[in-house]
Amino acid sequence: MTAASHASLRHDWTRQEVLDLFALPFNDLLFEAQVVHRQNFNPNQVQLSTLLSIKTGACPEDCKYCPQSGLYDTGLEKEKLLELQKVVEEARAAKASGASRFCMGAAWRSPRDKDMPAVLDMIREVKSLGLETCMTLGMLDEGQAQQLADAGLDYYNHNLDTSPEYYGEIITTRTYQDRLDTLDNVRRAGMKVCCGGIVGMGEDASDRAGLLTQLANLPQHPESVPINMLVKIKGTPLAEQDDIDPFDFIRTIAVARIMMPESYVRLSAGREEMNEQMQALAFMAGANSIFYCEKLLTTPNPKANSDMALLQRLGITPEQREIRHTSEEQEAALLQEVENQRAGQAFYNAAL
Ligand code: SAM
Ligand code: DTB
Ligand code: SF4
Repeated sequence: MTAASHASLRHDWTRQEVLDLFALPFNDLLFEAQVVHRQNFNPNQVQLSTLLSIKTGACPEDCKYCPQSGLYDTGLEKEKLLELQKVVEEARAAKASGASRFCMGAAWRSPRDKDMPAVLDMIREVKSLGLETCMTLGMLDEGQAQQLADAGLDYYNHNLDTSPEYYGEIITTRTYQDRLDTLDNVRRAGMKVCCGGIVGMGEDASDRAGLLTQLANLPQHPESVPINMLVKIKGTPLAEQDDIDPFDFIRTIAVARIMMPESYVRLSAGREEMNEQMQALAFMAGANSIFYCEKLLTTPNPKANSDMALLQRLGITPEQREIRHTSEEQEAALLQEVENQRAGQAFYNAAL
């Protein structure tokens, strides 16, 4: 298979084709992913999202990986929905430290109608700081998705987590179809989709291929594809799970990049367990987004200064995607874009 054959967006992947990509020699796979990456993105820029848990723990769902499920004793301190002021303070700090998107997560099966006004206020306030907004609140019906979109929510995160076949081993309280229905509601309301999964839960290569096949064969590729490496949590059924081979993790990133060439692929949870070399390989394989915050939802993530130091050592700059309001600022954004394009032309494009 040549790189050129992957250049256009496809939604008709077969599991076998994807397994064939996974089976490529590591260097061939990485080369192909890097070529696709360079055709679509500045390879030396990474988008930074900061995550905040706005409602923590006591979730009724049974996701076997999750520290926030009320069914497992993980010792987590639960918290009610945060006050607006606290969320705004955290968003301000995220912006000051260089994040371009603020992602708010709640440990809900789905939001209750009485929670919606507070959540909508959070979207409006965070957005007014000039940050992109993302939320992950569980399943949404059509009306809820529309309310979030109308308040200005840019992205909704809802993961498929794994392949349809392996899914039942991990979650029994909602179905794969429930998740697809939520994704459909999000799309139809006009929001961007952030959807990915978790690897390292005991699944095999066919399950990883199955997850990526589902994602790429959605009617539209998710704009953002978080690839999480399982964070093993004491008290959850997956606490003693064997580690995934780091190269298989990198392969998953590379295959995601090839299959969804225009999507941001996020090197998501699990970075605390990765050394710098592994993170650099993930960027080489086409990851171009990270969670940039010292806590994910409830578990630790690398410190901001060590992330910045790593990016600097690799010659990677944070992507600036500030929402601008005045015409003067729009002009500045355009100038920046021209500058980026000029810089982009200087990159070696192996596809040419
Ligand atoms: N409750 C909502 C839901 O499940 O849609 C939103 C929050 S939930 C914590 C968001 C995502 O975090 C999950 O879909 C899962 O992919 C990821 N996640 C949760 N626990 C994780 C863990 N221990 N390791 C890696 N990813 C995890
Ligand atoms: C996603 O794919 N990963 C994030 C975000 N979307 C919401 C969550 C990771 C959670 C890791 C475990 C924790 O910190 O609770
Ligand atoms: Fe609840 Fe989401 Fe955790 Fe599942 S992943 S237990 S739905 S918070």
